[in-house]
Amino acid sequence: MERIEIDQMRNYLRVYFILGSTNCINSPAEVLTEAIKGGVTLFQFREKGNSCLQGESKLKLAKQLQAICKTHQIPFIVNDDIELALALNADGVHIGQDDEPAAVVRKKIGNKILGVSAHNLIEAKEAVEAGADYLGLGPIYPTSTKEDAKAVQGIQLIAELRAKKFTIPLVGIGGIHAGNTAPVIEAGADGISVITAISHADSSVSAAKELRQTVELNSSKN
Ligand code: TZP
Ligand code: MG
Repeated sequence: MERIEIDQMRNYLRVYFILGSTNCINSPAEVLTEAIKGGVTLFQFREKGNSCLQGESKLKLAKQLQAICKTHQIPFIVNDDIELALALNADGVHIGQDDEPAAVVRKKIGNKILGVSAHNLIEAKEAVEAGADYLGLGPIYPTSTKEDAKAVQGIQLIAELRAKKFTIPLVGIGGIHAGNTAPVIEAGADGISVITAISHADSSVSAAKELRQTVELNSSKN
């Protein structure tokens, strides 16, 4: 397997859906299937929070969601858990600043997709040098989904990285929904990443569809 091409990565980031069992009311499999029907382009399995699944039950859910992604040809990325990603032969991993260093993770996963969360210019530079395929930047807007989220940063870092000619694919995260997506894309992000905008929507299909349309519409203006 080769490293993912930069344009392919940008396309995958358009509507990046993240989900774990604690983020939804309906079953995760149902929500993911609907989200894909609506047009999400990449999926991350993020099993976190109070009463999240562990061990065998986590593995079982991961396999179920990976199978759904495979059927619909959506890449399946695992949050934090490198061992799980390798055991499942996932398409990639996403790590934060409190996880193992990106360069170490890159060695462990070979050419699989590597996403890194960054909150400032220094973290962004380091992640690029360590071989990240994309950066997740946020929280862009207030969110209650991530308990240990850093301060809200708006679109400033996205704009700064683009002004400094960083070409790495970028995705914004945190409190994003269709109504506040446009500024994130206009600032230079390739896409948006969401949990609740899709997982708590009355219709995950419609929510995903609306997000996808909004991203496409605003990307074409760039
Ligand atoms: N990282 C920064 S904010 C966030 C993560 C995982 C939570 C995003 O969830 P939501 O519900 O889309 O605000
Ligand atoms: Mg992490």
